Amino acid sequence: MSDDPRDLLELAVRLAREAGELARSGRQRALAAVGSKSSPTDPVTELDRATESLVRQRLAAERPGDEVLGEEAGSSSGGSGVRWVLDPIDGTVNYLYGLPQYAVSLAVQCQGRTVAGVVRNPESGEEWTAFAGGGAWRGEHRLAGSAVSTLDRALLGTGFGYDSAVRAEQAAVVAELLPKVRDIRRLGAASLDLCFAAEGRLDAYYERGLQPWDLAAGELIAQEAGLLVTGLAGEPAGAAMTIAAPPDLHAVLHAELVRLGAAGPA
Ligand code: LIP
Repeated sequence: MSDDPRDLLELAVRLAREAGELARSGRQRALAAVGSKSSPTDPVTELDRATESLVRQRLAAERPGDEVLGEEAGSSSGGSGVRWVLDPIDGTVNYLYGLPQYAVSLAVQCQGRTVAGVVRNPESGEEWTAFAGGGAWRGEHRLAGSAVSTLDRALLGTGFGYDSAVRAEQAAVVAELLPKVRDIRRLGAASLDLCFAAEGRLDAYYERGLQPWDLAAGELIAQEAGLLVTGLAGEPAGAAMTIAAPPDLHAVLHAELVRLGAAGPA
């Protein structure tokens, strides 16, 4: 078993493709049995679980000592120092509604550092990849992020949680930002939002409430495209806040999000 980031990425891509095809082809089956998690509008389907289970089975066979952290089944034990971080269907609401904006997001961490990641949209076939030091790519296209450096020209991506009280706080932040930016896009899958920022389809992205599986692969892809990916006030990107933007735009967006208290009450 090779721990070379290139080899780990190759396996991650292979698994994301197989898992993505299972999710895409099984959508009608998913609609027949939709459950919920943190709130009635936070769905989980049989295909979320089946897609995660497929990846876990493949990894158990090919890399038996590795840990897996997945959105649906949590963390499994490991001992190799390698951890796979998986969102089997990121953008589950879009998936349920037939909106072609969802992804398999799979990252690989060695000793706690993300070294490889893939985000794949099974509907479009678009696939964003990165390994540490290797740059960020969509297929053969190298990613470099946006050249926009001021808020008034920025197309911002963001998202909202499932808890209504948090959504009210998030809405207040958006209400303050909207007059100051080019426009806002809420596309519904954090991993894709991070890849869009890496590619310059969004000038920047921010969101409060991301989970490790939403973030891990897209964070590396955005970083390898030259973006800063952080939290607020020196914190790393994570549940409190994630900001992904080119350095100059990151500075002004960060300052505004700090001013607005966008991470919510301490
Ligand atoms: C989704 C995130 C998205 C967020 C949604 C949801 P899920 O993840 O990718 O950024 O705004 O509320 O959390 O639940 O579809 O895996």
